[in-house]
Amino acid sequence: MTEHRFLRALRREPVDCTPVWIMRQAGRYLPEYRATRARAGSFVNLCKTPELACEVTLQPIARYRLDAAILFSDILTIPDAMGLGLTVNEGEGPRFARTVNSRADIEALGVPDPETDLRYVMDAVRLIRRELHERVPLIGFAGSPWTLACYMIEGQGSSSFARPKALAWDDAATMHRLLDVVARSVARYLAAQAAAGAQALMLFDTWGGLLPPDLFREFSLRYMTQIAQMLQSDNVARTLPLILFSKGANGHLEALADTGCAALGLDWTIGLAEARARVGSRVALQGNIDPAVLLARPETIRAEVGKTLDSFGPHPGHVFNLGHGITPEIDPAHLGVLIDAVHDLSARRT
Ligand code: 1CP
Repeated sequence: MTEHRFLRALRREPVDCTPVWIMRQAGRYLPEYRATRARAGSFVNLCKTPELACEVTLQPIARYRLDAAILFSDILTIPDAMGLGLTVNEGEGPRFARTVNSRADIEALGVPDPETDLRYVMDAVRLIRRELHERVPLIGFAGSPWTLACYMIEGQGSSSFARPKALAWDDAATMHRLLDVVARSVARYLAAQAAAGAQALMLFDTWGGLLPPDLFREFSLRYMTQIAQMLQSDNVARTLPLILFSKGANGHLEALADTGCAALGLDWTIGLAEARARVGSRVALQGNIDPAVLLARPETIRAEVGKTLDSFGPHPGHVFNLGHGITPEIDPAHLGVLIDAVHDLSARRT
């Protein structure tokens, strides 16, 4: 079988048209997702039941001509497996029963064994690969150590994550200790997803961009680099492309491209032409249309897709995506317009 255009684009090889997938493509904007979530009883039950996680992973693949599936799970499975107790209530977002407050709390944390403590994720990966029948490749993922540490310390979402930042300034050694155990957990988890059948891996550094530049390098970039290196020493994971998405961290694109990753995910606050001028062709780029474009009229969506494709230009190495996750209020028909426009307009250009 020749490799799918999504994997070819990540390797910066020529493609027939630009591949596209959407962050949060299985999610609340889809009525079929809301129905399965209701049957599961809760978001956490949905993640922890491989048959249901498989079902929602495949829902957007059945509806649209997407070029990749992403494992339905969450970045917070690792802290949950470390004993923090995750719940996600409707409309409230994720919350941990226990937070990490002291050196003693951090020293008590162990690296979860993916095949026992996170068995439900590995079973979901195996089941999804079987049910996909090679239709499109499957992306496995995890949160970056900094982003996971933010939730572990704060215990829930936040617009500033001031508590984890304060710990980084006040007691860098303790913060490093936390990031080290989380980084080892993430690397092991991603390697296990690769062994279970994931075909590309992505690290979500959603809150890296909250850090000032020196702290970004010390507390976020350093641990993502460590993970990229740990994956390079794993026989299966080393063969998979790794995508790094550091939201709000456009000041660090060159350094991110030097981590050994295959591709950088970009938010919508930088043009693809500028990003490409800065990192050259040493990595592929994934992104980066503003998710709010999906609220606009179909003709506008199509025009904006055209502009994004033009901004990248006629080079290999582009995977189309939004600059962040699709939001719950989007009309599913509008997403169809975007996906078809990506294929249609990019095929005409080659
Ligand atoms: O009510 C619901 O059904 C829960 C909403 C929801 C969904 C659909 C949550 C809770 N997580 C998810 C799935 C999810 N999360 C995926 C699935 C695969 C996909 O289709 O893309 C992925 C990749 C994630 C990753 C994730 N979870 C991130 C990183 C990506 C990003 O969006 O920046 C983060 C920060 C989380 C934490 C989280 N989990 C859920 C929510 C609402 C949040 C954000 C909380 C906050 O506001 O801080």
